[in-house]
Amino acid sequence: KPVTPAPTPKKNNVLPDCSDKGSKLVGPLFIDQSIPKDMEAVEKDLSVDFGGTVEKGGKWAPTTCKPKHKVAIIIPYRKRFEQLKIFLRHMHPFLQRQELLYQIFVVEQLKNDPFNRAGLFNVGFVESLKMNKGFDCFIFTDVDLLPEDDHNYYGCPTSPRHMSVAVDKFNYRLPYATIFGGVGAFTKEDFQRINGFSNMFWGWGGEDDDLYTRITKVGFKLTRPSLKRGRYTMIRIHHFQSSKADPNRMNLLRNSGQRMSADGLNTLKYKLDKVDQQPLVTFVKIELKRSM
Ligand code: NGS
Repeated sequence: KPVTPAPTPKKNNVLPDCSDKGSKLVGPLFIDQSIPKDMEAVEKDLSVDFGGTVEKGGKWAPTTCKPKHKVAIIIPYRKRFEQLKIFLRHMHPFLQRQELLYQIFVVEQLKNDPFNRAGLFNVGFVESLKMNKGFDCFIFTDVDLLPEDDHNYYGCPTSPRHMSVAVDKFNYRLPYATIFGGVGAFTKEDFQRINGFSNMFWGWGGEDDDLYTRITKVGFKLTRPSLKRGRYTMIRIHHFQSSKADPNRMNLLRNSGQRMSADGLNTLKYKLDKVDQQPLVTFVKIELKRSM
């Protein structure tokens, strides 16, 4: 009588941990500021294969090692499509070389209210977690900032972390010691601990200074990469200030610390219009509401 062989036990597929100092890192990078014709051209351009293709929604994960961090990249956005194409072409290979599990989210503010960068970051945090509860690290970045060195790690090696310390427009120096503009990283817990960003900054300026106060108020120690690793090129094309400076920002900054527990993630109000998973990025289109 033929003996049916016992089913072979599933191979124990334990991948080694990915490194945050991966062998795939190259250091200083070529910064391509030419404008891709369309998103399809960007897709074609991303020919470098690090062991897995970008999935719908702009997701990627390494296949040969276990990623150290699950990262949501959050971009506040309105009418910057030319810059977005350049950003995505630069960032997908950059993040893949860092062997991170990541997804790129663009949070688009509909309606013509002044731009509320901080509110859009808060929405990105909430909506990305709805899509994947596993995110443990959040990169809040402007669409026009391209990191020049891939040793500037977009995981959360420390939190909170200010990453864009040396931007070309400021001659590769910090314009002032307490600046937190540009690109920042937080673990999920640390971002929740400071109640996220304020929702009250409508228009340009101040929301990052407010965030700095939140960080120091709860006693967090802010870290930064070195001036060598934290270099950025600001995309020069289509560079305009989308909103006038917020006239109320100095008043708000006077009581950032007192306001933080009653202004942030716990008071965020918005209407979700659409989540659009495109091949290289997830668009989250929303209407931000005044929260108070
Ligand atoms: C400060 C703004 C910050 C801003 C920084 C750099 O004055 O929000 O300039 O701006 N603070 C206030 O307005 C209170 S930048 O030159 O990069 O546009 O981040």
